[in-house]
Amino acid sequence: MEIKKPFLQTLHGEMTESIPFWFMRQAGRYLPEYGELRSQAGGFLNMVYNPKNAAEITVQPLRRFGMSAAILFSDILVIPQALGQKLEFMAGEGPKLDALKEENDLSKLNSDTIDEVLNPIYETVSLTRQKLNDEGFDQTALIGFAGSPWTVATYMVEGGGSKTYEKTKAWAYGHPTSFQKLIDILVESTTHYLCRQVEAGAESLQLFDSWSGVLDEENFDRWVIKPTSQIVAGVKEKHPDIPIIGFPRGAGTMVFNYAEETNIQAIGLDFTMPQKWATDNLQHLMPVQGNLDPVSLLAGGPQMEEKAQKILKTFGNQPFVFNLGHGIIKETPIAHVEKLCDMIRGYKR
Ligand code: 1CP
Repeated sequence: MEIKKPFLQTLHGEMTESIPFWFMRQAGRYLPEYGELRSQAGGFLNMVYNPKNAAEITVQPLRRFGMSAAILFSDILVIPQALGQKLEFMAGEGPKLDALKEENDLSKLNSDTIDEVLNPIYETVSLTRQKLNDEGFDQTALIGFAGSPWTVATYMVEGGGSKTYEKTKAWAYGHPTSFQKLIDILVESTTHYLCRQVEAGAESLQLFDSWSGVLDEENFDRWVIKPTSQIVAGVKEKHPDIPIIGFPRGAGTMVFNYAEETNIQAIGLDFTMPQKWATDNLQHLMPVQGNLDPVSLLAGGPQMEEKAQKILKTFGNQPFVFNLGHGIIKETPIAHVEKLCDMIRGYKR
């Protein structure tokens, strides 16, 4: 008999007894056991490409908090690296890449051999599935993920994080035909990468579009909605039943078009999304996921409890996955996470 997993049931539109939950960036720096492994491994990428370590980190938060889903420990920037772009993570700093400046630089990218780099990640997925079973997490689903082409492209063109995205936007607005070539490469490689994660045992996928909110409507349509639809269609062609969650962060009311047009199964909401607007406009289309401000979790106490209760009440009448509206912050006290998990688990619909 197949064991039912509340997170997957919810993504398929069923109402489960309690509300499933997980937190973006739940595997990571706020956990002391993560810090220990990181210093032994000698850096972030050494953990990502070591299936044993990566599977261990994926499972770490579940042992403490028992979330309804585990998310593969990896990063959205493994795709540029697999395509041949130089990538480094310096301790305490963000990622650094050898920036692409113009169309000619695209010839440095090669999508034929990405699996040579990505194979250890597929191995992490299968190893994690094994580990979840071995440790008795039989109701916990495993989420695979990738960055969406627009967000990944910003890192490839800016050479790292950015506040303004001027280089990427200038390329996309000024030379859309050549920028399209970069997006096409990312659509193709990301579709392949996600399919391979499913084949290795991922039970759901999330597309992170962290910087989708910096584009105007026309460009949101072209660089966010269209490539996302292509990836969803490509993955569904091979794996029609895999639920895909889209997370177009900062997109405001353009989230509606995204939800309607991309054929995703569920929509992630950031913490700026007005809750009533989201229940009225989105939740009848598909399950939603979100949207507690990670700073509220960091600060803890009564304000967090009130905010979390309001989210549970507002979204809990229809299929809903509790999550944060962005990644958990490094300094977040473990006790605050424990409190939040207890509240979600104890909530009666
Ligand atoms: O130990 C360290 O110093 C590394 C910190 C770290 C971690 C734990 C990075 C560097 N990435 C990760 C893991 C990670 N990244 C996961 C693992 C699973 C989990 O959620 O627990 C996921 C899903 C990501 C996704 C990711 N990476 C995004 C999308 C989500 C988001 O936060 O908006 C983005 C934008 C990245 C790029 C990235 N990787 C790491 C950093 C510090 C950044 C952001 C840089 C920036 O702010 O521009």
